[in-house]
Amino acid sequence: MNGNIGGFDARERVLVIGLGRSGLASCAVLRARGASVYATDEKDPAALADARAAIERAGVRFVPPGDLEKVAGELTSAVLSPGIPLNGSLVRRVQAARIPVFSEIEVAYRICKAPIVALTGTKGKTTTTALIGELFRHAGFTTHVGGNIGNALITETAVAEPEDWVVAEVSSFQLESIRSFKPRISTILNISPDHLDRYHSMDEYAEAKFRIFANQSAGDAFVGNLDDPIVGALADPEAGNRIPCRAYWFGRTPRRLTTLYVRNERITYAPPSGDPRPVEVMPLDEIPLLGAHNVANVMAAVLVGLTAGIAPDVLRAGVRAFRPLPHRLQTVAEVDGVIYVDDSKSTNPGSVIAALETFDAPIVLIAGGRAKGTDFAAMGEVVKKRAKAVVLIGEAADEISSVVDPARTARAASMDEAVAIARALATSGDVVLLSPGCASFDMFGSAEARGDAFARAASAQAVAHG
Ligand code: UMA
Repeated sequence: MNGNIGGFDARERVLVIGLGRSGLASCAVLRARGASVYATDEKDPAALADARAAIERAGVRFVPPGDLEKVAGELTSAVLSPGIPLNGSLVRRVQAARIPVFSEIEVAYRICKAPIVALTGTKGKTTTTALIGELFRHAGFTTHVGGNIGNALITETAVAEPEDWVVAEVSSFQLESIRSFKPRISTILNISPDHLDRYHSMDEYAEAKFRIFANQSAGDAFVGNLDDPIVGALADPEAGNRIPCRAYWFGRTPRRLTTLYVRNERITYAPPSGDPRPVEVMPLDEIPLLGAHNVANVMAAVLVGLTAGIAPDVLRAGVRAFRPLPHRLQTVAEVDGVIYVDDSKSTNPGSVIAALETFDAPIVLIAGGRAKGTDFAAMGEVVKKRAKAVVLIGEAADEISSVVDPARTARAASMDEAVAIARALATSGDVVLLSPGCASFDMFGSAEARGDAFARAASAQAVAHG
């Protein structure tokens, strides 16, 4: 076992806070380990009925939020879903009753027998996590992938054997309330503005992400992006050696600290020990993902693989075999020479910038949704340079329209209308790009549902014009 404080087993009476994907998974794993499980959630009782029935069938006791104090005396610990803020009233009341609160990934870590690769960043987390999983599988390891990527980490770590690997995508939300979570290999891809509705400042957001390496020690490894200003600053000796384990850096150009870089259009490895001659890992044109940001994502995954001892040729074959994930710069239709690209998982301004920089063709951008306290100014500058037109949707439409060129901006009330307007503005050779830069919840149940609506509307153009 990785951890040493409590096994979350038959001796424990645990309150699961939140009954979404994370909470439901926690209920199932903790029940299977023999713990007595209680659960609470602030959602409207009617909307919660299905989840409540499912947990009660599994022997979990539902506690309405108003009744928490009545059961507090019975509880030994609480497990927190990532979407629930630590400083919210629910958590404060549980803590006031002197019940220790652990994030789900902390519990996942404590019950895990396998080494963990943990990855965080603002953009590209999910693609890179999936790629790392693929590379470890290619190398012959039984590999369990979970976390922010969608399936709760606890479900994966509960079944992992000591000789397996666990690959975890972890968000700043999940890292906030870790205590001993200690990955064998940690990596940070990049840090740019996001979630500033939950954090007071960029520093606070970055500090939450830096918790990924806080418990690491000699024998562990950190992989970082030297080209990212905030992550790369950790390599500066004046930053005070905050990384408590061996750090390996990748970057676009060879520099003193880069173990992995691009030379002659090839990803190149400078082994940090043994024979120092550089090894060519793969040519850039073999990367099956669009965009310069995906070169960085591939370098991160490859350097994690090299750090784990996987051979360069195995990593090259693994990258070549990888396919893009849905809703991430995914081409969903081509109608009359116009390509429709679904990047619905772009939920912050930095992701929109990366998506716009991916294409050389003229772009009609569909953006907007629910903003997360981020500033759109930098995104607006890139939109002005790269997009021939912008169709704005959702609550943030006004805010975004103030930073883009009004003469090239249209508004739409639905995804169907947005795609119809984009279609009218685009000509053969153009790209219609859905890259919202915002959360989806003002108009859709999820980013996936938003992407699906875009793909349906794009395909309907083919029927209408075919
Ligand atoms: N709830 C409350 N009180 C609150 C907030 C929520 O009771 O103040 C309840 C809700 O009524 C709901 C439940 O908590 O029933 C939802 O919990 P949750 O928001 O933690 O969502 P889950 O469905 O458990 O999904 C979580 C992650 N969600 C968030 O971090 C917001 C998922 O990441 C993750 O895939 C999943 O666990 C499994 O690990 C999603 C996400 O949006 C993809 N992540 C953010 C991002 O990528 O930007 C960080």
